[in-house]
Amino acid sequence: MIENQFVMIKPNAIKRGLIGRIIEKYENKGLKIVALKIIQMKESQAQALYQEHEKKDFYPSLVDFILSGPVIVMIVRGPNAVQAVRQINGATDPLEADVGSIRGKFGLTITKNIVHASDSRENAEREWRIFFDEQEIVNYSLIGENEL
Ligand code: FUP
Repeated sequence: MIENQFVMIKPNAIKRGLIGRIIEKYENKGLKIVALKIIQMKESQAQALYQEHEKKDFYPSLVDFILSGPVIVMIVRGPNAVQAVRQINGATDPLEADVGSIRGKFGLTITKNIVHASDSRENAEREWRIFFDEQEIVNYSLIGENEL
């Protein structure tokens, strides 16, 4: 099934100049970027994004971190995109993530774990709608897309 996954590149990854190396991994897998922007997130957006963690002890430091610099938000589309992106990103804790994953390769601590991706199709739609209007999503075909 063709899915839209919501992905965010976190402030530490932007500051470290990792944007290209991260996006390359999704493209190499055959996934397609259909919306993308770099933003300074608003506090209200951070609260909406992380609402499920509101009561957790790490919540204040998580929100502070995500507001500490620009982030890239994007919609990545393709067959099984929700699961595929989460596999490319790796486990939440970079120390437990496969070393071939983005978090395993570039991350060291759980809060500053380089990238975010939604955990279900429903949450992906809820989360991309925090940052994008539907009209911002583009439609095009990748060369070789039908061979995936
Ligand atoms: P994931 O779906 O892999 O992004 O993981 P979670 O939804 O469980 O966590 C969301 C974010 O909360 C993580 F990216 C980092 C942060 N977090 C912490 O800072 N400390 C924790 O103990 C767990 C999560």
